[in-house]
Amino acid sequence: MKTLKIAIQKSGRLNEKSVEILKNCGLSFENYKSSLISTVTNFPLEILFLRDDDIPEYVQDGIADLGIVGENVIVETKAEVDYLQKLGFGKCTLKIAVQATSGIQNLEELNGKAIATSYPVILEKFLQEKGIKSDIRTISGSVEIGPGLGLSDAIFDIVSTGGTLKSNGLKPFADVMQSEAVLIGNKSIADNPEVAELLQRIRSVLSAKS
Ligand code: PRT
Ligand code: ZN
Repeated sequence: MKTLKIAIQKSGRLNEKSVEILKNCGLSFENYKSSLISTVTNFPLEILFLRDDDIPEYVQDGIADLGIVGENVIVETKAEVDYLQKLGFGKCTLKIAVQATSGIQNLEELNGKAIATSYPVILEKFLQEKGIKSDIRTISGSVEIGPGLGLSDAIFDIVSTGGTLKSNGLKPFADVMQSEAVLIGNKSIADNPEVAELLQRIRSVLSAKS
């Protein structure tokens, strides 16, 4: 029997809930903080702890068979993987936001404007669909400070409570994508009986919760 590998976030917003759902499936493993890999003692499974950005490609390339990651990261990396199950946590919306004092009223006004983001692929697709040509500035983090510093006219980022936007003098302007954590699988593991067993256990945990 082949030992499956599942990739989950090592630390960050999805780590705790990812570990929790696997434990609730009856899987027994050490949640090592210092190690990158943990062996499940009562199921043929190994857990890889990775940066979330790397998870879709690891699953696409078959280095991991399964993964738990935000839909936003899957779309952004354009990874070719199977979506097996939405997991109901890590919910957020990717939004364009502008300065609260800006007079920008409609999408057309973003033509020619600079938008800072860590998600250029998702933003570009949205703007293309709307026929808007903006100057997309890709930065790796803290995009919310851009408009205040004069680096960009708008931002495109993940929003959950909206608190970060507000404290940086920004207001939501357009919703682009909803996201939550999903279980993804490599394209070639669809018929694997252990994957089917794990998926069934995950679904019963989810339905017991709702
Ligand atoms: O280290 P690693 O690369 O693994 O983690 P990371 O820092 O890239 O990601 P992390 O842990 O911050 O987020 C992991 C995933 O959680 C994201 O890809 C989303 O799918 C999901 N998620 C859910 C969020 C949020 N909610 C969220 N609020 N990811 C980030 N945020 C940030 C957002 O970027 C912004 O800075 O929180 C801030 C806004 O929050 P509010 O509540 O003030 O609106
Ligand atoms: Zn990341």
